[in-house]
Amino acid sequence: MAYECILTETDGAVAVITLNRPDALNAFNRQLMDELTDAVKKFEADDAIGCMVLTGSEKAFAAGADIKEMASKDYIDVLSEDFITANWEEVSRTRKPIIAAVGGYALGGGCELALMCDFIIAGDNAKFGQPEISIGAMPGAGGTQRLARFIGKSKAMEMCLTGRMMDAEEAERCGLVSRIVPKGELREEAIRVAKQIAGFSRPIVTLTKESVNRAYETTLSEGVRFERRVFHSIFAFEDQKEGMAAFAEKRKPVFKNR
Ligand code: DAK
Repeated sequence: MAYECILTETDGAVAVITLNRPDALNAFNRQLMDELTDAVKKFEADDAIGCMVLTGSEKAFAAGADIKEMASKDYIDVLSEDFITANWEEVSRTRKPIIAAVGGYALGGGCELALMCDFIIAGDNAKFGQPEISIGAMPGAGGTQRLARFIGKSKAMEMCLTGRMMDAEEAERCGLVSRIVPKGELREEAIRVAKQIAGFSRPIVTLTKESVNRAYETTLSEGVRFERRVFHSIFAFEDQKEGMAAFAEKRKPVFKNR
């Protein structure tokens, strides 16, 4: 598939997907979401890739769903095309880690897409919000659910009911983003972190991601039980032997991803 609304590149074992509809602040039309889905699937299947970065421009990660494309849809349209479910959620299904590098606006579906990633690194100009209420809509790609789990009911409710935007500092304070970097260094820093992750044992990275995600799907005791079983299983990997031997021998481990 040739891409017109996104750019893709690889840097070593890192794939970078850049949302690229500058005239619409990267608003998600159908084509962009189809392309994003295709790119994520492609990098997921590529053994050379160990981690992905999803980013936008300095002004906007994404200003949400394309309001102009959405405006004329009826209930029967969104129901029959399975709007959002059809092509919005590949990012939340990928087993490889995916980092959102958010500069500028991450609004509506843009905020929701960032929340589907494994963690968010924010530029110091980032602004997060769920402004759908002001255009006669509501979050439809997980905003009411993920925000409530990640930052708590009070802030999630306020953001969804008022459309108030949160700046990078507030987002870091309440745990929405892992950290803030100067906007000019955002892309480079996200790639640096992604390279670090891609350099670890791939199967262990996969299992670690799965285990953290389980925290949002189950009770604490079931989650800890899941973690313990997975933890025991990593002793079957050559990479566990190599990692611990390398520590004892004061050298860098060479992981074989097995
Ligand atoms: N859609 C389409 N075009 C957009 C856009 C968007 N979301 N956001 C910006 N643009 C376009 C503007 O129309 C403008 O285009 P031209 O007029 O130049 O042709 C261009 O991008 C630059 O935008 P501005 O001129 O407005 O730039 P400013 O710097 O003045 O303002 C802004 C930036 C981000 C504050 C502003 O553009 C803004 O408020 N944008 C809309 C943000 C928003 O409301 N996002 C939420 C979208 S709704 C569901 C239904 C809906 C949804 C989910 C599920 N179901 C049916 C299940 C919800 C989805 C959403 O995300």
